[in-house]
Amino acid sequence: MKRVPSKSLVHATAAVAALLVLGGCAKTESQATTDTAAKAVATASAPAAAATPNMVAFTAKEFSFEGPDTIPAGLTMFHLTDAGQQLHHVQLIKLQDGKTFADYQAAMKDLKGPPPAWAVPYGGVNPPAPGATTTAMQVVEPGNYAVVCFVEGADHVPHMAKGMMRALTVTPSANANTTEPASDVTLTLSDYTFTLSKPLVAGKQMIKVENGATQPHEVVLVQLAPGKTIEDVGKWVLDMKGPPPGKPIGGIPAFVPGKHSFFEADLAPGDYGMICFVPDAKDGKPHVQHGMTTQFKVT
Ligand SMILES: [Cu+2]
Repeated sequence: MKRVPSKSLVHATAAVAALLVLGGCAKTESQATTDTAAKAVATASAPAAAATPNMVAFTAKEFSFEGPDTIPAGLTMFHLTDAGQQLHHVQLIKLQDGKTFADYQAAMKDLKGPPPAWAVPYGGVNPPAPGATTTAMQVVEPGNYAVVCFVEGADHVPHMAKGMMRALTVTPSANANTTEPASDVTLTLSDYTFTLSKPLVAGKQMIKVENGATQPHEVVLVQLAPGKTIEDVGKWVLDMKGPPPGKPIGGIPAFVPGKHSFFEADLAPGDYGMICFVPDAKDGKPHVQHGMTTQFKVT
């Protein structure tokens, strides 16, 4: 596949390069400098997070991703910028059993039924509204991955089927940072509910997302339009007619039980919801049709 560099890629790459340079300097200098740099990052961007992640940026549009082909293992903050008109996410798929991206492409091409067991949903970062950016953080292990967009437009064709997938190799890193960020709230995904350890509040908070079920789940955090409900969002995606009843502000795409991930929510007062569109392991219906939504008010 030919990659056409875009203006946004240049910007994103420059930003990441600047962050990598800062990280590199901190590592080669004294412990004192490292501590100061870590504190500066923690203070500037994420009060709850003392760990310094690798910064990785993807830009999505119809129907491709711009982003790195290779990243080091360890704690990683994935940034997703939507430079298109439709919604997109970065769904990481870990390719087990020595499988390659070519194997995954071949397996998904004429897929009938569930994807192969060696293609493991592994988190990533869920959609921002077009023009915006969302982030999420997780520890990634070395291996072969696919970066995929399963989001559908009004035609109900997953963007993946329009070419929106690419290979990502995570390389072993001798000094990989596996220290996870401190979290303010834990969100547990189960069949078919969202459970928060305490209510979300106005302002910034780091959310640790765990999967307590026996199948993959996701969380899409939605800021609801005035007077709209999360059920309205579930109905709207069926035909996408009229103005959307809310806008996505991130979350974590499908991941398997036993894994966990983090994202920061910065909430203004208003009405919010969470929703899961992952196809059910038993009947293939999106989990929203099994009632996997929740709605709450931030004051
Ligand atoms: Cu689910």
